[in-house]
Amino acid sequence: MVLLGITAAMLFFVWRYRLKRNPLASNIEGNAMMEIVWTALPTALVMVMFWYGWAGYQSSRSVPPDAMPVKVTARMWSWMFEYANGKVHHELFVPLDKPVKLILASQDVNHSLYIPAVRIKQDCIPGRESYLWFRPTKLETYDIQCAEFCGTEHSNMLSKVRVVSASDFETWYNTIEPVDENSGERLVQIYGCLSCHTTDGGKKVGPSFKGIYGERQTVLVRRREMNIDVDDEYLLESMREPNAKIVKGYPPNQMPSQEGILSDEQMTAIVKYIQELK
Ligand code: HEC
Ligand SMILES: [Cu+2]
Repeated sequence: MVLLGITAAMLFFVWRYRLKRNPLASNIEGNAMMEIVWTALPTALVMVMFWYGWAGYQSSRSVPPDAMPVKVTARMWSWMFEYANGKVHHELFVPLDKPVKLILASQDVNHSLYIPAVRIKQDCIPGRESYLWFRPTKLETYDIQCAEFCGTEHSNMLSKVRVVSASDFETWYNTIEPVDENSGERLVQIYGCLSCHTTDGGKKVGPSFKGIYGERQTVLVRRREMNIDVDDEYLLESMREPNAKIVKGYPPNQMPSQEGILSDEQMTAIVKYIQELK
């Protein structure tokens, strides 16, 4: 449409001001009125657009004081949500009609928390804190995506926002599952192990947890092959110091160390879970 308009105007002017009508070039003085109009009009238009942009930006940056804070941790390739009372989950539960402030951080590379349905997105940058807020207005479940290309499983870095009623939220929020020897299955979900490992024998970025306990395994220790038995000690070391022994056929420097992230009790529970995955 614009192209047609411009081309038509151009052709019209070529014809209208052709050489035959004005053989001798004449000097045209400026037109103050026109100059004022073509300066003032675009300035006004740009300012209107700026105003809408600024107002939208302001409201997205000013968090209501009663917003519920939730810490969001992004890492390859999963999300973790941590609430004020210590509750952690791999999905974001929020009560209806209450503003939520998401405090974003990354454990490794740049990620970006994106909730398309709510029209909000913000980068998660290692070593820097950023934030976002929104007010859920419908009892719905929305998708969460990562909008920053962050490696192999980037497109599977998914989660959900679950908007629930205030009373359902209270119940959910106040049920803090204890960490005991049976927590392993829940922990590997929440702590993002399943973005690289499976529990059914399938290969992903890392080896499956299924059936490895008690087996012989070939690992590389400073690039030298060694055979070891998979026992408690080896599994604990794999979590604390993943690069000490690299499972043959898998890449080094992929598995993040869980030192300082998982407590000793949590690691023990995961070891027990892997033991039982026959
Ligand atoms: C970003 C991908 C990634 C994540 C997340 C990840 N791992 Fe790994 N993991 C790997 C890779 C790759 C290997 C194999 C190379 C190596 O030994 O370091 C591995 C190896 C292991 C091993 C040794 C397995 C074997 O067959 O000997 C264990 C145990 C393990 N991971 C546990 C975990 C636990 C528990 C978590 C969650 C807290 C986790 N991993 C999260 C990538 C990952
Ligand atoms: Cu990501």
